[in-house]
Amino acid sequence: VEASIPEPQRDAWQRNQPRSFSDKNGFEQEVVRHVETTLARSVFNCDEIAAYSATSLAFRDRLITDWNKTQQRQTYRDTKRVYYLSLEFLMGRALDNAMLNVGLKDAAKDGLQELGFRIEDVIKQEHDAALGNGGLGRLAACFLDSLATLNFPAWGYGLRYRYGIFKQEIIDGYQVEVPDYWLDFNPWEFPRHDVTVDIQFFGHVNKSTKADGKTISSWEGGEIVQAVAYDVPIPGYATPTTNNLRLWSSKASGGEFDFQKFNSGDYESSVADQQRAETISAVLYPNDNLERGKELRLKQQYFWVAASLYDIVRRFKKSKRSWKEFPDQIAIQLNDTHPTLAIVELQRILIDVEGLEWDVAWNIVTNTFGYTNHTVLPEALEKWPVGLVQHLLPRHLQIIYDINLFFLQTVEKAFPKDRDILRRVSIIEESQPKMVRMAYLAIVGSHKVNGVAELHSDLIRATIFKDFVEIYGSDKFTNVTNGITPRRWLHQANPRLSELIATKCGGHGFLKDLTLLNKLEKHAGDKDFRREWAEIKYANKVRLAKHIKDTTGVTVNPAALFDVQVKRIHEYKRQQLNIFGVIHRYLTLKAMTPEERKKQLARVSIFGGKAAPGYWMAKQIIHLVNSVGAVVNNDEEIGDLLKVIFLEDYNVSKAEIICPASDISEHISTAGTEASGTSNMKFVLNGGLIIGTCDGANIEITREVGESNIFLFGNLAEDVEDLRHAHTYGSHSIDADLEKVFLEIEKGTFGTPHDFGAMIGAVRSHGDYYLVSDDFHSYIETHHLVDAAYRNQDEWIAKCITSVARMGFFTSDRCINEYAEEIWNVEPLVV
Ligand code: Z16
Repeated sequence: VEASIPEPQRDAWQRNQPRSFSDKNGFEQEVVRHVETTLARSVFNCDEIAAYSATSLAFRDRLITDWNKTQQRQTYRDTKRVYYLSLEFLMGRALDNAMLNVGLKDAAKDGLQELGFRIEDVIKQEHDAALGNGGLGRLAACFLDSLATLNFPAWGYGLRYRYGIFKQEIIDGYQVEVPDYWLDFNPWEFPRHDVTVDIQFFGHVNKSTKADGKTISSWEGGEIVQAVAYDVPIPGYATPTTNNLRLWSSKASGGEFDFQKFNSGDYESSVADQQRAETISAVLYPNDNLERGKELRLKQQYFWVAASLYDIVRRFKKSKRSWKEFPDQIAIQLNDTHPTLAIVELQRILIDVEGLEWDVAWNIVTNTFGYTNHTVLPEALEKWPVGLVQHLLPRHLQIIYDINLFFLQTVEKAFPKDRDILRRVSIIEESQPKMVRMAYLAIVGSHKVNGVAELHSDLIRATIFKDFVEIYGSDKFTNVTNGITPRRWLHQANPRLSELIATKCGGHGFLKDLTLLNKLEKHAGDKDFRREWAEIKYANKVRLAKHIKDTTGVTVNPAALFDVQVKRIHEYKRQQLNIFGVIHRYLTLKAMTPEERKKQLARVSIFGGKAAPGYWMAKQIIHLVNSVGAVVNNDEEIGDLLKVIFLEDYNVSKAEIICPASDISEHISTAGTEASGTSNMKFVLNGGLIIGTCDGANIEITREVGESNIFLFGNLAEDVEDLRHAHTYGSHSIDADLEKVFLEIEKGTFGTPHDFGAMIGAVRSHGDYYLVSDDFHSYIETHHLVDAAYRNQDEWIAKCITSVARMGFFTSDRCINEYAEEIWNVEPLVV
């Protein structure tokens, strides 16, 4: 239905455009108006939640104006757009970001003060939007920020989970999961009840022959679930460009109830139908780097992909262009294999619905998609049982088989002598049961495949995708090293450091061009500058110490070295190596005379992160950290020399407090397992140093900041395979210091030894897959170097300043420009 206002009436609209505030007074007016009208509260009845709500609504109004203009401009100019498909967007809070991006945080601060509120307390009322697990979801959020800031016409597409990643409580040292119901009041989303798509599941395929002899397939029957769009504005920093994140919510089709059933008295089953439909977008799967092959997960993937593609195709068709222009107008990026069905769905739409020839359609499809791989861990690579796909998406399975057939035919022609290659590269794994290999489907259906750090991209070319490099040539496989947005991860999280940097870099221009940080380098030796730098770090540590006191009851000394490891708990990330190292430190301190002890450097070891609810070993690691903390933190002989803290419920907003407060952070994955890591970048950008393995982006951080400004240790990726082999087939001896740690645990020093038997067993008796023992000595030695370096504060601070000066490369703006140039072929569009 055409719903635009006719030309003669548009003047009236022009005259009555809403005016948005641009200073403190305007802001106050808007807050009071929203408190008294939108919220129906008053001066007698305005708590911090109401102040947050009204402030958000005021800023939301401002964003909407720019958002509408941006969308109108993009539609009118009709240049190529990027669609970023991600099952996860780990956004965190929106208000602070919105205030900073439109440049009105100071006005809001003063305004709220006059109205009786402290801005920090108001900001804290917002619930994190936690629609992601960890690095992959946060990367998507940083990319949206950069896309808008760089004025790219881009949309994100995701799922509107009713429950985000669970909240973590620690009870008696164990993780307990609490549901994260976050939608009670969310001013940042706009329901578009008029933007809906019917999504089909199950059913069967009908083949018919047309007059010209062509056979047409059509997918019929089954059931329909409705997708409803919810839009979230994504403001750029210091630009009017405000992009759109569209999240789909599932609903029973045909409105509230199935009226037929309802009227015939079958209330229960009509309500049950509705609930079953709503289950699709109900909850985020809480696994990071693990795929468990659940039917509901596949339903989520198809639901989201089909709704998004329908939307994209609908928008394209409005332009009345020919189909062959599709890839010139549209780039779709697949964030991991989760949206790979989009490839099949677009092929289906083009051949079954739009009537294009297979080859013409396939050409359009492959030129449209790009695929980003985020892991080499075999347990994280998606495979779906053929039977499940057949049942849920019968037509898609046929198309997958056809894609595979045509692909294998070209491979066979190109490699006639390789008897084994067809089995190796087939999209269908001939196992029992047969499986669809989603990564292979993504490669075959895309024109570019990228990894997320140099080592990772090299590894995928050399290992899991080796055959495909042979088949397609190496140009199809590229690298785009991850990055982070400096707006959130420096300016918002660490405002004082951002101000100090601005005094040496000619203002805040570095927030849009992070390479300008290099102007800091010449001040690394400046005594006054170092002092100010150190003062800010100390203040950030005081703030974290307060948070630790408030949440755990433990007092930590902000003058101690803060050693932080916050990330999802996973054996490959090796929090177990860290806690074994902490125990080793504790035993060393205990063995000292009081005189010797006085000479030691004080440390606070801080852990944080969620374990997937079904990941038993990860939960054991959390329990060990807490058990060690309970002993060490109450040992009067040790006092401030060592504290062990587990911070509950690590999330984006807590990361904003933690990252600016670290002296050293740990990025200690077994070499070759962490695709990139992105918190490593956040910590260095906030003036902390890191201890890490030669893995993921650590390697490129070393290249940028210099070897003398990072603490590297451990075996290299190229040696991992041989070491593992030796553990299993040779004699496997455990590092002597690590063995002492094990014996202490087994003595019961940290509670029931039985609880930690599996963690020790994994190293001692089950092949030490993650090389904890192999790297232990090097890890401990390197921590001694950290202690020694920290004692020389002047040099330490100089290292920190130099490192920050050299971090320009790791802005997500650089990533987005690389994707735009190398993969998407899109240009910015200034509003
Ligand atoms: C995830 O967060 C990552 C990979 C993956 O396959 C699944 C999930 Cl949920 C992470 C990587 O582990 C990390 O190294 C990388 O920095 C991040 O994705 C972003 O690329």
